Amino acid sequence: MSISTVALSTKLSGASLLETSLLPKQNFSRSSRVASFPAASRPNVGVQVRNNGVSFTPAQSDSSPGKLHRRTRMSAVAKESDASVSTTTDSGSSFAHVQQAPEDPILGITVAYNKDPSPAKVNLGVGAYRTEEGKPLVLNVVRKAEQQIVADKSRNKEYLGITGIPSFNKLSAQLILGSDSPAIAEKRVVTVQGLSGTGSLRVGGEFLARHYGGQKIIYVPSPTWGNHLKIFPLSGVETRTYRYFDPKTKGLDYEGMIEDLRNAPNGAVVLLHACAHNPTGVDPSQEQWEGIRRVIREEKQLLPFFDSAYQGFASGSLDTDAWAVRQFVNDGGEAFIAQSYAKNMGLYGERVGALSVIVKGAEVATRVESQLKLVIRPMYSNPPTHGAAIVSVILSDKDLFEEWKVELKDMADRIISMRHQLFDALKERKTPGNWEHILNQIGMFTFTGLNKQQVEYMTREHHIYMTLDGRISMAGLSSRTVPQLADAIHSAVVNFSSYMLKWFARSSKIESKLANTENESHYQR
Ligand code: PLA
Repeated sequence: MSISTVALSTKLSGASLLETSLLPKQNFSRSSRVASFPAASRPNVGVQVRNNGVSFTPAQSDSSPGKLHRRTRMSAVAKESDASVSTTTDSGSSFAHVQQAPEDPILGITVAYNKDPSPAKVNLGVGAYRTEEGKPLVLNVVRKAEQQIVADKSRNKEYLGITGIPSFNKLSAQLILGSDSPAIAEKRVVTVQGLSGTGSLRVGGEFLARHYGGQKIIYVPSPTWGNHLKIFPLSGVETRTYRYFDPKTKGLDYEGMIEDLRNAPNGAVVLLHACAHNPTGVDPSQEQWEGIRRVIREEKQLLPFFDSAYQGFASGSLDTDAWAVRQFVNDGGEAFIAQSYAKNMGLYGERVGALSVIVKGAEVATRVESQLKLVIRPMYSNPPTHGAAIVSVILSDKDLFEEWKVELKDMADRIISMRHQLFDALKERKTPGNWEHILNQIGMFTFTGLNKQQVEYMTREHHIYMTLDGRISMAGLSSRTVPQLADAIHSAVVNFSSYMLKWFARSSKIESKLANTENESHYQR
């Protein structure tokens, strides 16, 4: 299997989003795109994927990692651009060379949605929970905790320490690892408050780039949440993919995953979605998790880095959704965990999360914490107070904690009921194809299998907004919007059925290659 460096710039999906009717068209000039390299002083930064000869295009990329990559490969072009910087243009601005960037492949969907004047529009792009009425939800427990915080005059707005609120950190580690975790008792866990899941992943990436004694290469699943493909290269950790999703079965490519992990160099890092894999909604079974753990811990020495953005959303149970993480930590090995409270506590905009680093000894843990502070301090100095205070209040109050679990289960159950309603609606319409995966997939998203052409059609004709890889946020659906979505899917499938047939014919010939393509490619030829 070959490892090949990929020029992310050759086909930016962000740019392809712009090419659609969703967003205004922009002009991109290849030569001037490489003009600025804010992080290029870092050596060895690049994006690499194993691609088995199939060209790889992350569905969710902007130009940043590509820029870094081109810095190493296209210095001639860079020089050309540098020259244009010194002469500037007739506008006289030193920034006249700055190119219009594409919208983010996920958050840009909301931008396009907001511009659509249609009253029928539905936003199923970003993974944000909505009520049956289609409204954002602030949990009752969050309101209660906020009232307590506001009423407590002993609280102030002073800076937090660099690592955040100590009780928040302790409670977060207990939430993901279990309050009886041996690693916590042995003081082998360092937890720092982070800027939600994204910030926690980034601090983890930066720490690995500076201090990891193993291979500074991280393997992420194919496909994965698109931001992983930016966070780690920009942190200075080379990023490669392992096979994960099998488009033929719409399930886990377990054999492919195991083979790729076996072929990874010893000491590499492996990013694992703790539960409710985004975007596929496909999680390993407990037996498969054990097989993965054995390869990571026993056959090889790999470092697991868990991204836990949906604890409680997959099954409705906090403990069940932490099961895989706990298997890896309870075996005594080292691990990284990034946690987010965006979805499970509905604290999206509060940006509250945590990074836990589990190491082999208490003294190492102390030193790791001291270095994490040096990563955080020049980045954002110290984290914000309010969101973490809310989480601390809820996690430390038995009644509020119980109430939270009920509200969390209600959200998870509503998402599951949307799966059933959508499946039934497609069955009712006799929509061609097998839609069982809508029921079988887990968490916030359904990875529908709809291709880019069909998604664009659904947006244009039915005002359904979703990511171009065919992912829909089930949490954004309601009983009212299910029929509209089912109509849209039905007509997209019927209108593009000859296209689909051709695709299936082709896909059976090249299925082994497809197993290694990234988010959009297999659905978007
Ligand atoms: N990790 C995964 C796997 C995610 O899906 C997300 C969010 C995050 C981390 C980061 O979330 P946070 O920083 O807000 O805590 N993914 C969303 C939103 C829900 C996004 O793209 O930012 C999504 O729609 O995929």
